[in-house]
Amino acid sequence: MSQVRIIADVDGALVDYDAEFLGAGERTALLAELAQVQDRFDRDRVVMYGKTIDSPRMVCAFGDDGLHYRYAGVDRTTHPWPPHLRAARDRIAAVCGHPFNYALVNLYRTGDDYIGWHADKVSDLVAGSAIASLSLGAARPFQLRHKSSGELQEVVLASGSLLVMRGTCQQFYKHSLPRRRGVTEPRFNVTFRHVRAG
Ligand SMILES: O=C(O)CCC(=O)C(=O)O
Ligand SMILES: [Mn+2]
Repeated sequence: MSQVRIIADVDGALVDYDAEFLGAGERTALLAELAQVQDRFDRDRVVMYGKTIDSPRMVCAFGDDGLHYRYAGVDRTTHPWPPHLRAARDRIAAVCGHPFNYALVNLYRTGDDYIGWHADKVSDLVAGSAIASLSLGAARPFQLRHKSSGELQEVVLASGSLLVMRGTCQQFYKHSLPRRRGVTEPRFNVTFRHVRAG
């Protein structure tokens, strides 16, 4: 494992990055599996600053039965785990030391799709659990910005890479995946989360 610490306990925030988490075989299988269920993806209708807008990316959620994770006015129903996604989840759970029961998948069809600055909602997550972000397809820069100091970090998320956000990361940092003109290949991003039951 080639793990690099991107944020080392700044105000209790920890971010680790492993560029080669998935082997070539796992990467190909998971990418093919996600491409196969691509018709289940749609845009989020996100409520932002009192307005409803369509997300500039396609979204789909997988997870255990009966789970709800609401963000920005969106309450997505979950699809059952496809086998390769479940296998990846189990391997990531072993690395993070706790289970994951929910995966939010974003599809950035080209470099025109993006996600703006935000912090992930953690109030529905099990306290102290990590958010683990697995990337497949086109390499895209991911940015983290400290909310008060403005300190900016950028890491290009490679296909098959794993980025783990822990500690107070969502409290003290925002993150984004900016537009990247000229990127014509799609990218899937899976964020595994441990949502509280009930
Ligand atoms: O696509 C990414 O790398 C980030 C996705 C993200 O931040 C999210 O879904 O909350
Ligand atoms: Mn996020």
